[in-house]
Amino acid sequence: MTVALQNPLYDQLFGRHTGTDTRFLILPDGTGVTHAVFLARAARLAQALTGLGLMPGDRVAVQAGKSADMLALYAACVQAGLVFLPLNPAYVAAEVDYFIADSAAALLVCAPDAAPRLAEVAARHGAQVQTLGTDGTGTLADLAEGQPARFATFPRRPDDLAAILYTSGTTGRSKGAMLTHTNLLSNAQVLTEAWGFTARDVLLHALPIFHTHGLFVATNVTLLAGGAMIFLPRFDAGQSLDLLPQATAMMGVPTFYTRLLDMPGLTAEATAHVRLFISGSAPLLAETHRQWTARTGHGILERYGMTETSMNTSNPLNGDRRPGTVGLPLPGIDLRICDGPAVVAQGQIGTIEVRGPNVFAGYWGMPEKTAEEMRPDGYFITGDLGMQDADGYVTIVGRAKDLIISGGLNIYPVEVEAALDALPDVLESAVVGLPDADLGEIAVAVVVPEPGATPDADAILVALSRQLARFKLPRRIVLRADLPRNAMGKVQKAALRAELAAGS
Ligand code: MLC
Ligand code: AMP
Repeated sequence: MTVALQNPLYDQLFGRHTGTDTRFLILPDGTGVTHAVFLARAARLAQALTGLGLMPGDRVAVQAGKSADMLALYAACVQAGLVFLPLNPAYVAAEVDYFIADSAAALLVCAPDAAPRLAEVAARHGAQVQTLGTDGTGTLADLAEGQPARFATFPRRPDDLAAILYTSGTTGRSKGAMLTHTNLLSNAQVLTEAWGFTARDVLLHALPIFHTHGLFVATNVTLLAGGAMIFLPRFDAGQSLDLLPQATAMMGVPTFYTRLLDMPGLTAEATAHVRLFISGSAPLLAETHRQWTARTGHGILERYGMTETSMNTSNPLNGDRRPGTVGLPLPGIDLRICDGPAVVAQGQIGTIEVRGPNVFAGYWGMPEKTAEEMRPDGYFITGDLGMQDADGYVTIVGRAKDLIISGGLNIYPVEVEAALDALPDVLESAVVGLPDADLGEIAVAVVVPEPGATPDADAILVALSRQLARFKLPRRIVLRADLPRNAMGKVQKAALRAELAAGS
């Protein structure tokens, strides 16, 4: 008996649409990309990638602008058994250097205008470089052009890697979260069912595609359901408002919702065609939830997830969407609230732990870090603090990890502090998150100068911008003679936050 060779993620998300002329992407200029055209592009890119000598399991780092081609490159990597490794285009060369070195990527695909800067970085670590523009240009696009529109899908096992997404660490180096075919496919299946996505859905997609939310949650669910996406390069509140009458669903970070609420045109009529608004990646204030319902008549469905686990909980499609909560554990996902290794009594606050087919395979090349965050019985320690009520609804009350979430992007204070502390005029520093009406939280740095030094805040920011992506830069720098510390010598960040919030 012959067993058919399979590639679980490709077959389920992409292969199912082979030869289908249904609409998949609607681009900003109104033109459409059918599933068939998209798959042909992916096949050509897969041919180009293997033509470069890439072998199954090789990592393909991609720091490119959002485009249909970049999405096709994701499909191409899955089809060719390569590991897709997307990077935020905001990362500077020093950050990209780390990701290429750590992942030992075989290829870096970058924007054409970034190639002069990044070629050296790639060469240093033995990676090839190709370019891909948002307008169909680039060396990889050229290579793909002449290729056949069919590619023999490379077989993969369910536990083979499909992607690595880097997530910064609370204790230093960024860690590559290894995501398998099963991780991504199981979550896509659970979410498609839970949120009732079908081939009739048109998702307004204004998220970046270098993170779990825009790449996996939004795209994989749409692909599995056979629906379409209005595929926008970035979020612009006015443009999204104009397009909502063509959409049946929108997914966004809370900033999308607060910015839309600032638009006078946001009304029940403007949102009447949409059946579902989903929020995640950062806390949605209960107040935003209520304002949205008052203005539009829709209750936003809030869900909770992370890079390592994809989605863990969701408010119900049919049922009570409770403001301020992230809903119930998704089917097939176990969730418990713990104090150390012990499960707390129902209603008590503790660390959220999750287990299921969604939980990642570990951090790339860091077995000891993986072990630190995994319980022997398979639960992953999220680092989020929460409680679960008698009905099973989970509320996130804070984070055990020192992390700032700004507009849905993560800023790890330890990384910014290390960059600050390395500056010649800086003795030490502390970075904290303060509430912000637009981005939820913003980073503020408290800097203690070296004795006798008088550092200038602007000069500090210029120096930091050589090391860190701009979204990580503190929005404010406060100079102080010392940092408040407890008896153990640990910086008291809660006290600093309170002082800064009070305006001192
Ligand atoms: C941009 N900037 C930010 C920022 N985004 N600063 C802090 N936080 C952010 N999120 C900075 C830029 O560096 C720039 O600085 C200035 O703000 C303006 O940039 P912009 O590009 O014009 O910003 P804008 O388009 O308004 O973007 C804001 C945003 C965007 C909120 C629309 O950041 C966004 O789309 N966020 C979504 C992130 C996301 O997808 N997260 C999901 C993670 S997955 P300067 O100095 O150059 O002026 C995950 C798991 C899960 O968390 O559960 O989903
Ligand atoms: P990331 O590492 O980018 O995947 O970020 C994951 C983190 O985002 C989680 O650990 C949470 O702290 C946070 N997060 C995601 N969704 C929500 C939500 N709905 N409410 C509060 N925090 C969230």
